[in-house]
Amino acid sequence: MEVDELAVQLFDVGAIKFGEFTLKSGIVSPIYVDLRVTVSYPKLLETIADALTDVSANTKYDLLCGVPYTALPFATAMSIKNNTPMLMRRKEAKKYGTKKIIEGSYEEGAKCLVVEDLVTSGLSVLETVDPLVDAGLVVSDVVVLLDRQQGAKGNLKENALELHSVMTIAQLLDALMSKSRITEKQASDVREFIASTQVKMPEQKDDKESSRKTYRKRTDDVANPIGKRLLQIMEEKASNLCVAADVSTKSALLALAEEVGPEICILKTHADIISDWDTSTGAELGEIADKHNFLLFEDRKFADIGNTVVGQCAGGVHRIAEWAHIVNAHSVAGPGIIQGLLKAAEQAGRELGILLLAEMSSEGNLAMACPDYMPKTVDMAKSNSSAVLGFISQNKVAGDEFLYLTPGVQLAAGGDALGQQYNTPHKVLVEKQCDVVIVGRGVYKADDPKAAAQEYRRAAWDAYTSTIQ
Ligand code: 5BU
Repeated sequence: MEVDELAVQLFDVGAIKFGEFTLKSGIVSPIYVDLRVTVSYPKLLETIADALTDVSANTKYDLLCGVPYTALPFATAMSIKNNTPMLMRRKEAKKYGTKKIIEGSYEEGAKCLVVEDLVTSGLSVLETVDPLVDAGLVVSDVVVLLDRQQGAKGNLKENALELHSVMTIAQLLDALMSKSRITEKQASDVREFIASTQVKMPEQKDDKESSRKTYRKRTDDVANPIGKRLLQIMEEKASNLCVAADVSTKSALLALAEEVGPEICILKTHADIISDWDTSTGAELGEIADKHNFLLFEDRKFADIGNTVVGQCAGGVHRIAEWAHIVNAHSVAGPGIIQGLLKAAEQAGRELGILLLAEMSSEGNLAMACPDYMPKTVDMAKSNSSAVLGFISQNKVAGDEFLYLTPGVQLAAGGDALGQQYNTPHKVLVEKQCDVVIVGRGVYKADDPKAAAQEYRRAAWDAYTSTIQ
């Protein structure tokens, strides 16, 4: 079928509408495209599948994968018609069982064609391409029914992806005008709208092209002395790995510190889950930290008023300020919490680096839900940059003057049954441009924690070095 005829059919079933439509962004658009309705017209679906197959005729592929949700029936129809196996990408990893993101059978190195209904910036295509590539598949081509011509082709090209479209918005407008479905004025309004709303993707996602300042150079940018020391240790040891030592006894904690010490730049503790913490545990950890040249980070997540955190950090059973180099705090309490922690460090006669919790890794956390939370946390850090060395975050939420430590890391993306969400070291260090990966169960639950720490260290350091010149 001619592209013109397909355009008319899409218009006639109400998949393309003209008028005034307020988009999610608040922008008023003269065109509205909703291709979901095509599932009610099997013959049209078949026509779309044929058109998508034709336009990707010169592309070699072993498998198909539709971008959820609207393109799933398109990919399914192509798969059945051409007898080409299909994969499905889950929007979220399963919480139980295999935690797979890519469903279906495949072999590493197989070529997968990504199928999409409509592209604007191309971002949702990348959200499907990334996990496919992480799973070992090769993706070089994307086929789409309608290209809105708002930047997707260029944005995908920058990510080494070739976009094949059945029709562009310009072709669609011409077809509908020639078949008297719309007026010249309606077409020109849409052309003007498209020209004025080009979308350039904010982040460069191509590893090779993204470059960052080295850890060494950033020692000058970071104001907090513990932050400077951490950067030096990272360079000296070639390690950007922090192990979360979430074991439950003192002996297990000290043994793990000894075992993984040579591989890490930081050991992260939860002193309050150690059942037999005693007055010498902090000092003994400190000796191991000095021996293997790493820092101690007590993940206490202080959240109270300044006056209370002085006691919580300096006193109690754990006397955190006497042994921890780094602690973290929720910004929800306001900047008094930073002053309280500094006072505790002063009482202990030690330097301290504070991490503010800008973004958490757990599903449904409210820090992520409130749009002002992260920027206001960054402002608080900027006003206290000699005390704050950086953030616990999932993204590089500010500039090079802070460090970004990211929990929720495993070698395979996924999650646990209680809301933890995992990213790979590559995603955290290359795509998100964060600095230190925090790995807990991936290391201490491994059969051989030392070997696991070595593996994570290599993966994280290689990811970092791939982003510097
Ligand atoms: P895991 O076993 O790799 O999931 O452990 C992650 C560690 O990081 C664990 O100690 C958590 O308490 C900690 N964590 C986190 O997972 N997510 C967060 O947002 C913050 C801390 Br803050």
